[in-house]
Amino acid sequence: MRFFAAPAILSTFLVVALLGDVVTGAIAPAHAALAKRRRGSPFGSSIFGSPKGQSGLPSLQNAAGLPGALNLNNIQSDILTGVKKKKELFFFFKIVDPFRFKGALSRDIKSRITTVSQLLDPTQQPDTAVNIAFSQSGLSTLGVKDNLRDGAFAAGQAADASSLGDPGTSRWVQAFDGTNVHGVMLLASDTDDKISAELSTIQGLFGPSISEAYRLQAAARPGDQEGHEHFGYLDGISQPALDGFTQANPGQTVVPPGVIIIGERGDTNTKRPKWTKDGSFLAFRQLQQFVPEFNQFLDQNAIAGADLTHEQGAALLGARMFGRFKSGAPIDLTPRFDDPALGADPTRNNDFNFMHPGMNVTLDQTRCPFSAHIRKTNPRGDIIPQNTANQIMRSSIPYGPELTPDEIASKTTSIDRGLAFVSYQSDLSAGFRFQQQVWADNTAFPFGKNTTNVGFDPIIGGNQGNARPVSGLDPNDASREITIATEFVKAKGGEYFFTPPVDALSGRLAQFFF
Ligand code: N7H
Repeated sequence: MRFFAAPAILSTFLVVALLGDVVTGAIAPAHAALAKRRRGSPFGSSIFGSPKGQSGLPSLQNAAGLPGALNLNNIQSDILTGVKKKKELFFFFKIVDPFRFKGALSRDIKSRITTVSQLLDPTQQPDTAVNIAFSQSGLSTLGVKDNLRDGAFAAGQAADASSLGDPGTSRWVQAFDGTNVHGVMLLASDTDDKISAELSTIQGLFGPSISEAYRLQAAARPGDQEGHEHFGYLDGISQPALDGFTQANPGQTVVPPGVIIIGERGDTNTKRPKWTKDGSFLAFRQLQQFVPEFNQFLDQNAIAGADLTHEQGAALLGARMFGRFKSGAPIDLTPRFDDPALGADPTRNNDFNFMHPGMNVTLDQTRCPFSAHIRKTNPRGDIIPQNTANQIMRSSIPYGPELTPDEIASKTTSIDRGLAFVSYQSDLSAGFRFQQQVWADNTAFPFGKNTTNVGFDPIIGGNQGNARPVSGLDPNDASREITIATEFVKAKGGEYFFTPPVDALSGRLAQFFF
């Protein structure tokens, strides 16, 4: 046992703070505050939108009643929420005073952290859901020296920039360039005011033990674009169905919960510290999107066809780049024209696997290009048996304003907007990093041996800032390679975090002795 950097005076205040959960006098006010904060928003009507086309969340009763149900009282809510939030603030912080921080975390903050149970129960859902996660430098600052056995997490995302396809970190937001961000709080609600109020309460509770490193305000897009990201495509349709948490819709990939939740069935890394069970690694990326430039590319390269107007040809090119039309309808099921009713139906919009009778799935790109974003990031029937090990739970949300008339007229981006990309996985190198490096940026995936070249994922494929060859986009000649000079998505940085189980907030992370 080692004493962690003992301060000159370990004040009585800190001892009481540390014991917050067991000292009756301290626990009562915390619970009173909690009860006051949870006004029981009607389920689904407050924090979350309900864009058509996305699978819903299970009720608490259903999720808790499944065989092999997860430890929903200990898992932080965002891990299983998906792309449903109306407003979200990402508040990145530095820990300035670890001793005071630990006291506040255990005594005051833990009770404000939203669990999956609370999220799913209409009588418990808070006005603002709050989650907290730590980078490796954050854990080290807290004196937690345990090896979480994830090399990418230990090194931090800045060290990973080139291998993710970024041209180094020169375009990154300064706060992410290095290992200066110790943690992030994710605050989600239906109004910015509620988020601001919750943030000031939390800042008050942490006091000077933290300082702000950076913040990113994000929000679902307005009106009928709710659930659609800035290019206009419905997001969050295809998520893995975690065995023991939810029933799968037709075509949804069922994965063992340990692919996302540490220590659960199917987590192949059994050597991590026991206290990390029910946690998950969070990959955060601020991905700037160049919308007028993307639209111009579609316009200039619109697919030609006797059955297509120019506009329909442009829409088809976009759909072939994503693998879905803007409504969410998969081109594998509707290969020429959008079908909004199909896009809006979660029982049908995932029910495909790129295979069709009489078709050679390794050669035929008539329906869906091998390079399409959804085929690169989830190859479905291209891999047999279907891949379950390299799946992620996405919990992203758009940031930045709508296009301005000036940007539309000049066809040039002048304001930062994009996707606050969030994914959860029990192993960063099997989840986010795998999808980016081994699939999206790999010009030979999935069928490089059979075709001359598949090329990059045209949406997220990164080639260190250089032009990206992509093939399969033109259904008139699928072998035609298009070299895309513009990066429609540029990473502005990010960090890898560990989202701990809630019990660790008053356990391992609050301890002074190691
Ligand atoms: Fe992607 N988008 O919002 O337009 N993504 N994504 N993504 N993505 C998907 O099926 C998008 C990014 C995955 O199971 C859709 O939900 C944008 C990264 C995976 O069929 C749309 C960006 C990574 C899937 C988008 C971006 C992924 C997926 C279709 C960057 C991982 C599910 C709707 C700005 C490395 C595939 C849907 C499946 C789908 C968007 C980034 C992964 C519309 C704009 C960085 C696994």
